[in-house]
Amino acid sequence: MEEAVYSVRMRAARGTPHEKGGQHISGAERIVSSQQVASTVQQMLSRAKNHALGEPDFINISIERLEFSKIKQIAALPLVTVKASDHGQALYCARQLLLASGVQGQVIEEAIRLLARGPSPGGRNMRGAVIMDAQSGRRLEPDPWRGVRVSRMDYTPQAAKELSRLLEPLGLDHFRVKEALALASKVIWAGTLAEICCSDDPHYTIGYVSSRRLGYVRIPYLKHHSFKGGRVFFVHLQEVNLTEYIARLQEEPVLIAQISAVQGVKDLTSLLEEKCQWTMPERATS
Ligand code: PML
Ligand code: MG
Repeated sequence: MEEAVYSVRMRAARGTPHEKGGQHISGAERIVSSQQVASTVQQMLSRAKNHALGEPDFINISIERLEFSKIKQIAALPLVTVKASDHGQALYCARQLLLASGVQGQVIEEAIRLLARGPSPGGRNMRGAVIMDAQSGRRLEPDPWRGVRVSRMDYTPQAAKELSRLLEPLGLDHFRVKEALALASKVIWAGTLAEICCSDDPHYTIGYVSSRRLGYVRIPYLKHHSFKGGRVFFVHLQEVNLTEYIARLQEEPVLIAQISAVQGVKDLTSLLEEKCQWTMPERATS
């Protein structure tokens, strides 16, 4: 990759723009070379216009020049899929994985309620994520209508190729999996204890729990068809400076330069017994 790269970001909304409370339809994030900017914009445009949530009225695509040498390079979380055959089992797995990661039981229930109901005060999906204190369940994101949108992350070309090579035999070489893993890896690197995510796409039922301890654990059937979906980031309030943490999530550009283990389906018990081999990469202190 050459010296300057470009962050290309897309967000699409219906009714009114996001800033005026429009319904979030779609979003995407890439960091690409100068030659790839035009084709990336084209791909994002067609993605925004062909989303399962319907056609947007407002599409915002931003392009920002970044200095390659200043971008932090981090490792991806290790990826695995837990065995679950229905929504009930999926919820059980999510609860156990989050408990094992240090989130309190009642806080987990509150997070699941929000993903079911839609986390914004109006009961809709949000453009960004909920931030929740892992001990008390208190919501910490400054704007509960918008949430915190994780931005400026992608893979280096070599890491993207390596990830595809590992995902392909599992039938998982899909942009959704890759984008979710990039986001989840940045989220944990930024100081998050654990995350739960269900897609806001009504047709996509696989969700995940990720954490410092367990890596990225995909959970089939986590999203019930009635769920609105979204993301909840759990933090230990005493461990993070909230302002710096949110700035890292939203603004600090990150490239995933190293891929960790990629595994197929495992049952919950063996997954919880295994000690995660992944070590937290160094975190920004800014
Ligand atoms: C999304 O695309 O909205 C989130 C998808 C989360 C799960 C991706 C996966 O299959 O690993
Ligand atoms: Mg989505």
